[in-house]
Amino acid sequence: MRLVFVTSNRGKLEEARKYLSPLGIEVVQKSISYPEIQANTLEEVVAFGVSWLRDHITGPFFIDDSGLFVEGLNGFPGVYSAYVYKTLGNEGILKLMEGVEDRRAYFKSVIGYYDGELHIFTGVVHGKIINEKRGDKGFGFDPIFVPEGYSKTFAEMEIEEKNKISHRGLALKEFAQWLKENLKKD
Ligand code: ITT
Repeated sequence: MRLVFVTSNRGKLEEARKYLSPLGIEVVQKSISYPEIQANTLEEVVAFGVSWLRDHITGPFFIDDSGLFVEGLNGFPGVYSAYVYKTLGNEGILKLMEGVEDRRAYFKSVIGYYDGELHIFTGVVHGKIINEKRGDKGFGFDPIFVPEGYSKTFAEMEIEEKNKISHRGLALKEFAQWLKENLKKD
């Protein structure tokens, strides 16, 4: 089957493709930009994005809204992750973390799939923000995040390895499971 993924983020697209293609699901990218409202949760951002997109796209599609939540910064950048990444980047986060003791952080990914109604799938991975950037794979905040139980950053992992434990990998796992149970193979 083919699934339309509305995103302009190549890193997300590659991760979804790597995860879903062995399951026989071809992911087709659509890069329509959609409004991302200011809200307290990723779920609200996804619900609003889907309700806007469903009037602009024919057929089923999915989106992924994700964020990095740093405990010592009271959950910042959270729902503002895309904006903060564009404006401050990894260097900016490392600077904000200077002198902050609690370096625990988590990534969360919320996938919204629309097929006439909205279905939500989520994934979370806990870890910590290190003191410097490491690795050149992945995207976004990957070089500064080390998941719990590992010593490598996400940016030092191949996509398959990251997908096994990451927020997006876990959300995709739930999504794929749901598709298997709810759709007939075509
Ligand atoms: P869309 O077109 O899919 O919305 P985006 O980049 O704007 O792409 P988001 O609104 O979900 O995506 O913003 C999330 C930001 O958080 C994104 O810009 C990344 O910098 C970061 N991020 C999300 N998932 C990540 C991951 O797996 N690893 C590192 N950084 C991630």
